[in-house]
Amino acid sequence: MSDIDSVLKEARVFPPPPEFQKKAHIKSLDEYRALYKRSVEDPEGFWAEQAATLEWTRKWDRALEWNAPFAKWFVNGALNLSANCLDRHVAGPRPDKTAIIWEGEPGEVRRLTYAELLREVCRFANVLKGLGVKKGDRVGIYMPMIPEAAAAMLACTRIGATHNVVFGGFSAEAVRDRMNDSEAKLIVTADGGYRRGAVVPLKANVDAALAACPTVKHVVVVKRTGQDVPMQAGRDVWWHEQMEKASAECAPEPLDSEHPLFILYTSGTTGKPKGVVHSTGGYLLQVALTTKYVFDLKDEDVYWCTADIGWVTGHSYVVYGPLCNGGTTLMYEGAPNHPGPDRFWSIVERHKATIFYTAPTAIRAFLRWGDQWPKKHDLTSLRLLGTVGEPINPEAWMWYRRVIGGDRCPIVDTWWQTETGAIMITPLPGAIPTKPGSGTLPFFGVVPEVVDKDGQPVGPEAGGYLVIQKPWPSMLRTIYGDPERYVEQYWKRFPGIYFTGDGARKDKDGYFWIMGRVDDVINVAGHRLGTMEIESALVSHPKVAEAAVVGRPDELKGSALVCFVTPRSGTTADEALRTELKGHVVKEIGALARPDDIRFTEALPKTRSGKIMRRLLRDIAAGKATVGDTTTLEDYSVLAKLREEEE
Ligand code: 7RM
Repeated sequence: MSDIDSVLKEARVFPPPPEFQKKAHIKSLDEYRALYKRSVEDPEGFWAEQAATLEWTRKWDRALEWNAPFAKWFVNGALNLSANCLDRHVAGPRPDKTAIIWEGEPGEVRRLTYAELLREVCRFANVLKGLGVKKGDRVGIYMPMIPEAAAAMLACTRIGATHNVVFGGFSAEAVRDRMNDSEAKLIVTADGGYRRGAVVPLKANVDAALAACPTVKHVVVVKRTGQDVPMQAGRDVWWHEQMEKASAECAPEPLDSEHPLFILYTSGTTGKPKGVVHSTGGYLLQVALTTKYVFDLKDEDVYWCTADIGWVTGHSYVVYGPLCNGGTTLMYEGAPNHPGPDRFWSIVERHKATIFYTAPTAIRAFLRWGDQWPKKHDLTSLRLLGTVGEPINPEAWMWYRRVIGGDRCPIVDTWWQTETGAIMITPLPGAIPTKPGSGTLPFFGVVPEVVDKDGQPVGPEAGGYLVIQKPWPSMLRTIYGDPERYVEQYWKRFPGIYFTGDGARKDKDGYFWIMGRVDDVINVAGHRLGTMEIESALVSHPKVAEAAVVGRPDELKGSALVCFVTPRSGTTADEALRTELKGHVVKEIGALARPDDIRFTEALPKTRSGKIMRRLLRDIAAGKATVGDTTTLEDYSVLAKLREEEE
């Protein structure tokens, strides 16, 4: 019961294209290795040097103070995040450069220059102050993907309010719980937002939530859709009316490097959501540095990360990373298939996006919808692709490379977590050869390892637990209001080192292959199998679009393998396909992984950010009622359908 057996075989290697390499920030594997070596021989020295890329109002005394598991980075340093993201670009060479290109779902386009965004942020910072928000207060943000959302986040950072963004797709109950747990004083929302042609009733949800949120005193409402919303006198105010009256000048508040920048709730696999707390200096430094090197960001790039600001990816790689680097970040409000399945590709073509960063779940959906949609558009502006959120199946990776990247763009498969704040394991596109399905090598200053249950390194090619052995600047600082849970969750299993909760394998080249959450590992006749590897084998079959594999308790084998499979459109899901798929998995992996049961389904249950919820499928496979937290489930009808099919 010690390790995890890794069975995935993948031998393809893609070196960085020479033309890309020549112009890249990091140009070769040797250059990466030299810098990496330096960064881990003396991480504090390395990060101290890099910290000079930020603008500090007070120089720090020490790079790191480490009382495991509590870290302070850039001790006694002071800075302001919004000043780093805005003022220095406006005062420098980029006042008129486009900071944000925004496209609404109905089709409007807005562009904000750095100077315009700074004015907007200052105004809103003054609005917040006028409504009684002070340094250290928590502010909720429950908004659609509109520029005002980014401005609201930046305005909080300007005055030292800690923001708590709640994904606009969450319910009133989720808003209520998150506002109460963080004791928010004010919430920023909109009348509504557009999603797949419909209007999401954000303000109505806030009204329902606030029936039981005693700490929230004010609601600021952006007029987005223009639908009728009741405004409660004394509590609710309109964004545009407040902004008109507010001054466009607001000096950035110097904040301690450890000042809490934001709280973001993650549901985890069980029970109550955890409020992950991030601080200012270390977070911004690692986010800025990874954005520059992982995305090879240059001044002329049009950078598009499709994540919603409700997720950590939206915080780090839609807003803070690109803006801190003076980049142009693209924001899109709506669904990828509205009005048609080619919406993303029309956006790439219209705005000539050069960098595109999305999730495997989206890539598998594009693959399922068919090549004709991307083929309708000129995607030659793209020079780099990225993925994040789940392990990507090698076949989906190959499709992404060929159909979206025109066999020309490197792919960066970036592994990180809400808790890590910034990218941790990733290719650098001009330096590190990629292998489909691998996050490749650690970023500078990051020291990951794959260990057995006693915390000992397992050695090459063996599966085990992914841990991070040294503190890093953008690490979470605590769980809001629950430091014991912080210690318990991340630092107890392997004392003094960070446990990610993921399984992984390191290959002979030192490349990391993430096998997904260890809770998802299945014990079949003494073999501990990562579900992702069996799923990859299934998805490599031409008739399969997506698959999720779970274990069902089995007296003989420990667990039986139950595979939920979504066939590609136009495929007949029948007994013959079942037999074919079982044979295919045996051929790809071996007889130990022969599926016991294959169930066809139109869709898999997923979290709102697109991760497959195997926990729910386990219950269905075992015939149990669903337990635990389902507030992150994307589509309840999927669960209902899966249960019906069983009966
Ligand atoms: C950024 C984000 C974190 C979990 C993580 C993994 C999985 C994320 C990858 C990945 C394989 C990747 N934050 N994960 N990226 N697995 N390859 N490139 O997703 O907190 O929402 O999730 O997501 O299991 O622990 S998160």
